[in-house]
Amino acid sequence: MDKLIITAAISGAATVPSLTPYLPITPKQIADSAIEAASAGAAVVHVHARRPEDGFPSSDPEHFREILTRIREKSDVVICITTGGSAMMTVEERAAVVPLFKPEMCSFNMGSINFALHPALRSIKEFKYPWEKQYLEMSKDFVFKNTFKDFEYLCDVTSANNTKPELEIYDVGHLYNLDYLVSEKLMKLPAHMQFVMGVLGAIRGTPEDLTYLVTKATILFGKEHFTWSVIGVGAAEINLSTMAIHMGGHVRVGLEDNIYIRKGVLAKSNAELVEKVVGLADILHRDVATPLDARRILKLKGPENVNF
Ligand code: KMH
Ligand code: ZN
Repeated sequence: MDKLIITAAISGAATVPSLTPYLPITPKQIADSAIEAASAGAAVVHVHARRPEDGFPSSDPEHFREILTRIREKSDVVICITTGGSAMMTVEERAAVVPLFKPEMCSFNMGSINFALHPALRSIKEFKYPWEKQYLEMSKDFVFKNTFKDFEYLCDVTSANNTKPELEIYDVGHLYNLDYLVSEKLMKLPAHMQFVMGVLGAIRGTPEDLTYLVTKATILFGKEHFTWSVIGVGAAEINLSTMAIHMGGHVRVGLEDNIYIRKGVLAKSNAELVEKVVGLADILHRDVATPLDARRILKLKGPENVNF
């Protein structure tokens, strides 16, 4: 079994600031939290940017630049930049970070879903910023659009910049989307799949669903042609992490997808979530990958080839 790659997803776009006071928001906070997560054992950090003044998801390249350069100054962690963007952005806008910064990795969303966040409204009594309530309410009717046309664009951009996609797979059909791209020679193997489990509007975070995704991916691609990792969104995070450690997969945790360290107790940092996974890996006798190990396992181009 390969060493365990722990990815820390630092801030995201789905967690609104009113849900937790521990969410990093400014570029400095996001970078500091990423560096801390790397020291705790994360080999990869997945980063989004937010507007420093109110935490709204940002696509401003200068916000990304500050995050990326601050992380690089202090850490050799692998940096994966989101191309998820926000509801109003075109795929070109979402992917602009790739040609600009030429990162080692970027997210690549493998299908369209109704990315519904509105149940979070129940747990917020007071909103910190005016945009949050409407943002959660409108998600009931929000289709996170990732069409075949979008895939083609992202395939071109990632291959032109030798950026390895973190393939975000929210449901079984997304594996078939990937199979199509591979058969059309738009996407090269080996692929790195991130099974995103527990978003309302897509597959749930149950043990049988994870087993099914891994089985289906193995049937479609052959086990030597892909690596996989799992994100248990919300309550499923630690349980699915444990399964993945045991099954030979990798793990992504972080405040982007889950704000609790245990039932009802908020995680105080991304590092705390990473430490929990490091502890699980120890119990299950799985070594944790360094950034160098992760570069070898994922066949990345190396930090000397990025543009920041
Ligand atoms: N937070 C994940 C459920 C992206 O950045 O492209 C979705 C995500 C998408 O990570
Ligand atoms: Zn993300």
